[in-house]
Amino acid sequence: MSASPRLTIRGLHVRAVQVPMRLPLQTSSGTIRTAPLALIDLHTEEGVTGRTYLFCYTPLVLKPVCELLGNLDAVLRGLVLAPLDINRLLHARFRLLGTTGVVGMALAGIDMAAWDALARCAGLPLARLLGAAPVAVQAYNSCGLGLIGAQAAPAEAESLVAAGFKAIKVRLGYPDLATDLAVVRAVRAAIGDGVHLMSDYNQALPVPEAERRVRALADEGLYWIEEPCLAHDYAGHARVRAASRCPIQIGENWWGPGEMAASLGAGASDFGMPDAMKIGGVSGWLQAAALAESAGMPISTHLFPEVSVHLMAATPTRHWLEFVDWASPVLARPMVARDGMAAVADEPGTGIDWDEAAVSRCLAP
Ligand code: SMN
Ligand code: MG
Repeated sequence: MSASPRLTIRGLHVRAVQVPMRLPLQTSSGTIRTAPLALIDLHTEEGVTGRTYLFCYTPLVLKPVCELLGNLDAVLRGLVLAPLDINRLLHARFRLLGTTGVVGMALAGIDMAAWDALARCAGLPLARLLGAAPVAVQAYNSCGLGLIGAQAAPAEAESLVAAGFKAIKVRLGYPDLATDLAVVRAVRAAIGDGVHLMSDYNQALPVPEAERRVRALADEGLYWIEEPCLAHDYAGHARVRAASRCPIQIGENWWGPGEMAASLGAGASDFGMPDAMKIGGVSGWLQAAALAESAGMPISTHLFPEVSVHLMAATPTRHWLEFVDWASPVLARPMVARDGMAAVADEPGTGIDWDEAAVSRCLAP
């Protein structure tokens, strides 16, 4: 049997796109109508290309993220494609500045594209390259259902379960508790008892108000209450958790496994949901999965369902995949979930290839 060739990085090709979202998302910190994505192609001398995208949250950082990736092209050129080593090298390179924010995003993008290239070269789905069987993962539909009020929420909730999902997520953090309760009850009435209902505050509440609201929500049958308080207030979340009969979920704002470890140490949450980008790409996720296993913590994903489904296959305490379709319009084979389950496709890499015609239409000005 011949060994797969050693890959050498030739360079990065990065494009900025603004992808319209089918359902805009009103959160307690603003409305997202288009997905600002940085599309990354990592080329190798051997002709294998690794791909991924970064979700930039706001168009304000889309170009800076792309520009930083462009600057890193010269650092990467000629390196042997060994993602763990490249990740360590790049983190060392930014030790003085730090590796959160725009820097962390760029490094995670390089890491995810590098792992994709490696898996393609090996002819294996990423999950298999990581040593896992390509399982199906239970997924909740996280599209839409932003802060749209108790009038509009039921119809949108029904449309989300119509696609076969057995779980959806409602955003909370209205100006008063009464509206939070009214929305939860209206959504529950629309979807019935057979569908799980997650909830997300997007960091909206001061700790004492969060304690009050989680007590009031205790009997509403929510599956979890996500980020009631400022993401990095682990001690505050631990206090809210102590007041809550519903599990507390945080993790989408853990920048790297170190922050996750601090959160676990503080007992901030019952569940964890690292974001493939903020946790540090595939390399960061593997460390996070190990931390979660030793802590016995159920792990869900945040955004990036295409790569996350592979990561979940390799996560011993896997819980729920967050399904969003935000990148779908620019993907050659958009991800689908059937009957609420997302599966690893039987193809090399993560399965991310661009629909070039769609990319051309969405290029950011
Ligand atoms: C969320 C995060 C980022 C952008 C939009 C919405 C939300 C989630 O917190 O968990 O999906
Ligand atoms: Mg969230």
